[in-house]
Amino acid sequence: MNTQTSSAAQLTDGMHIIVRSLLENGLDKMYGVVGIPVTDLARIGQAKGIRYIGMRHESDAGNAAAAEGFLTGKPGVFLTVSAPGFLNGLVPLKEATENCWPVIMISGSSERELVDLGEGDYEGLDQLNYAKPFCKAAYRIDKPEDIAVGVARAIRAAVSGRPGGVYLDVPAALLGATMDQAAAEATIYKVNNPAPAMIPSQESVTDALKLLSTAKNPLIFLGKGAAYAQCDDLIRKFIEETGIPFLPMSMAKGLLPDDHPLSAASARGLAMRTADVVMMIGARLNWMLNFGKGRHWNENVKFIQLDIDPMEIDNSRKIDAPIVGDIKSSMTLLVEGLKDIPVKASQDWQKLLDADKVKNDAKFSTRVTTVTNPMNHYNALGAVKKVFDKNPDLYLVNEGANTLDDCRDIVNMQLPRHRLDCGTWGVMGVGLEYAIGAAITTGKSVVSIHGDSAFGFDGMEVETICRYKLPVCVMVFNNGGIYRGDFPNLGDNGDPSPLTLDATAHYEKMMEAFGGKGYFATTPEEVEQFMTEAIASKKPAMINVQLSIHSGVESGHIGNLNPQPVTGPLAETNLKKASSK
Ligand code: ADP
Ligand code: TZD
Ligand code: MG
Repeated sequence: MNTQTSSAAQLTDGMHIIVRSLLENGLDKMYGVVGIPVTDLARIGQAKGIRYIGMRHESDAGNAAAAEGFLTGKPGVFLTVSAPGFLNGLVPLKEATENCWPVIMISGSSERELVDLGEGDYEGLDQLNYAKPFCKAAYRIDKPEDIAVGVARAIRAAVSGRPGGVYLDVPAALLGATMDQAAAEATIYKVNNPAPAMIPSQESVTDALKLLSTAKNPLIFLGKGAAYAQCDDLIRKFIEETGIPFLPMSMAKGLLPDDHPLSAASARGLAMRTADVVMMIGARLNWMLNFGKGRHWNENVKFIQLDIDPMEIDNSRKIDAPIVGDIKSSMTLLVEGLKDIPVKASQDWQKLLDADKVKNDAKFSTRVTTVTNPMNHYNALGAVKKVFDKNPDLYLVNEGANTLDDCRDIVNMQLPRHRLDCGTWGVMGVGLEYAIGAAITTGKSVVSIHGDSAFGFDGMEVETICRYKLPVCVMVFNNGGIYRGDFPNLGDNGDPSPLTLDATAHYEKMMEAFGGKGYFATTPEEVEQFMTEAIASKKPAMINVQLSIHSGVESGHIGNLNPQPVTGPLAETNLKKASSK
């Protein structure tokens, strides 16, 4: 026996301690792109039990991690190399922060002394300072004995209060720093109660119930914060006991089933214009809700708002009854409070909305069943709807303009947290990664529906889907362009218009290139058949859904946000725009 080695203290290094700290806290997945100086961090992670998902771009890795954060309430973790990889990761870090989803971005960085003196190190950049405006918190760990605390701070910052993105800078020197293994082990700990309940004041709950009990036409908005809070039963109980109609924001769809009798989704416009007290549960009064004012709302409407972040209250207008706390604690007190302050929505209000629902549902059902050749967004989505109705446990990822807006309106969700989309910022190029994150996190089948433009941002992740053999059915709605494919070039150089893409592209071949199954669908029947087959296979598949180049309206449902150029005979450029479906 070699006494020298057996008696010498065993050493560990920064990479092992990081992996140990993550695993101790149940963070057992990592998305990323490796290279200097983090390659061995990923390898060691994989060796020790972290599931490492190697992606094709850091932005994609960040989005996949963010999807995991939304679905689980634990921070998703992603890994990047220094400078360029780090910068690629800032976009999803900020997006996650805007969406209020917990994510931790770990980036390798280069030698401090070279960066600080600007000596031109390999991929040298003052990363910590660059990261700060893009996230909720940013930390650098400089010593191996501080790793456990650094990871703990990152976890707490990501999930406590309003969740968001956290940046963790790990310099190469730290990754390679050695330390006595037993001493390092003694530093490791599991964060105790990282997202403590934040109980609202009883007074605020009572005030809100009193206001609600005086309402003639009360309405509830459910946002993705309500979905994130994972207290689905309490929310359902409150809505069903009070009989208050509800409207889900896109990622709150399925919190209660979309076909629930109290869903006012297909009477949305009327509900917003006539509601006199509106209760916002984990939804912000931002651009998506016209900031809670203007012609879309009843001018005398009063608001109750449940949010964990006190700074959200009065963000864009007066909030009459704020409830600041976590949604689970707030809903618990609200449900209990109904015993003393009963609230019951009137039948008249429900009848008014029901009549409007019948009218609008009929309009929609005509749209989705009208046959066109080639297909349009509506009838293609009519086929998708049928498949979702039969398979309510499918996850749905969705991005694009018309492909997003029409799918949100047409395809019903039955289960909470089963829909992920462009989110608060309306971002393209998040879809394939959300699909990867959802498939890795849940092990369930995912249908990922993209406009042809949206797909182009991150299409290479099809290879990742195939490499990890994920049960993802990618669908590209190919109308040959951004919004539609028939915009003319207003000049005379013969180039495609700024909005035009290739309507004849066979996107499904990309899936075949990596060993997945490709389908080309030209009718709603084929869409339904291919989706059904793809889902049953539980293997990577892709359906190129051929639409008419005339299908779609400019900017989908938010064309009003475009600045209006001068039009008419005196205009400098004649902006002839296509606009019918
Ligand atoms: P949507 O886009 O669906 O309308 P938003 O992202 O605008 O939803 O709003 C989500 C809100 O939920 C944010 O203001 C956030 O602070 C809040 N939130 C997130 N998690 C919780 C929670 N556990 N308890 C209370 N509020 C939360
Ligand atoms: N870049 C990023 C990152 N996000 C964006 N939202 C945009 C650009 C601008 N944009 C939209 O807002 S929607 C969209 C772009 C490029 C694509 C719409 O075309 P599509 O969908 O093919 O994905 P439809 O069905 O043709 O409308
Ligand atoms: Mg398109």
